Amino acid sequence: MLKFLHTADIHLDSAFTTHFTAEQAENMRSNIMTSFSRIIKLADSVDVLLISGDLFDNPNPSRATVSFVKRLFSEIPGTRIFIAAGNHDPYTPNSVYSRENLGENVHVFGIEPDCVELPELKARIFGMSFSSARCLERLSLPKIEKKDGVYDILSVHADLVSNGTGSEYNPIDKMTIASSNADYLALGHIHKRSGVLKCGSTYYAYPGIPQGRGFDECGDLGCYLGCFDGEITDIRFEKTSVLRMIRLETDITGCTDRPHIAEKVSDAIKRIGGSEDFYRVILNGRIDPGILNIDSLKYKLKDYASFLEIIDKTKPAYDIEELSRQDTLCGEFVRIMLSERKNSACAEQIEEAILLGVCALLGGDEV
Ligand SMILES: [Mn+2]
Repeated sequence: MLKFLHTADIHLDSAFTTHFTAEQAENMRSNIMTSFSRIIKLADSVDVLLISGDLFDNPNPSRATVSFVKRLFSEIPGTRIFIAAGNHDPYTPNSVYSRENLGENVHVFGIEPDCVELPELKARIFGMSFSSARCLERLSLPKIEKKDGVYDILSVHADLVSNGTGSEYNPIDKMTIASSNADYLALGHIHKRSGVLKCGSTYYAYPGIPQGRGFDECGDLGCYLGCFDGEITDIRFEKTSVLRMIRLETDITGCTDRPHIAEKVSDAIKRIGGSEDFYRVILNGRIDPGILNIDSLKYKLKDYASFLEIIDKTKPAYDIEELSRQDTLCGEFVRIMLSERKNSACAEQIEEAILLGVCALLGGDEV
């Protein structure tokens, strides 16, 4: 039996130059480290830990981060650790992988395909590293000659593309995966978890990023824990993220005042996540522009979210009945349109046209 843990794209030492304040960026870097500690805890009970690239966000991470990684690796001496460098932390003559010995139980793959035999585990671990930030050439994976009763795992940071499509990041296609003959191909690069897939006799997967860093990396994230036992292959997802990045759309049509809007948004937040999570809230619907104030809303919601970004996509609402009674050009327009609506099968389109017209006549920016 062989137990393994597959992770990739941890991106320790990410810079976070957009979206976050210096303090929030520091907290996020700390969350990534916590997520990595959780991975290492899980890896204590496996034979092999596979890190398929972008362990670090850049080829020269800080001394503090390198010490942290070395300490964690040293805490699981019974686990064999294999690193295939990615496009963010390529294996160059000056990179961390050339300068540092990350531990006795750690093997960093070179830029040519490489294999480590583990006879005691009846396994072979193949892999190769990125040699620079970009690798346009189609990646040729080693073609493994199978041996009876030996598990073959291949770890690489690569961009799975359809046949004939290119990529700057080690493009590979399904044909190449199938002809590798590996029992499991541990991929890195795509930050969204792929699920466990199969091509030919090879299982393959992207575990995705283990801790979301932006609102394109949402939800519970983690790594894959796998087990080969004779003919049985069992690979399952394990959550390691400390907090979730959550995108939330809320329709605030019908809200009559500021506390009412805050109540509606806080209810939506409580339904979907916790106060430790990071939110991007998109407000939709039609609302009196006078009652929406984003700064005041953020202040009211400060206890519901560690980080809150609010994007206003609401459209202005008008009291059409009230406008129809006014002795103005706008009032005249509304009266004509309302009488059109009475005899029309397209009432909804006419209502939309009324709002567009009113907004134009009253000088609103956008509808
Ligand atoms: Mn990555």
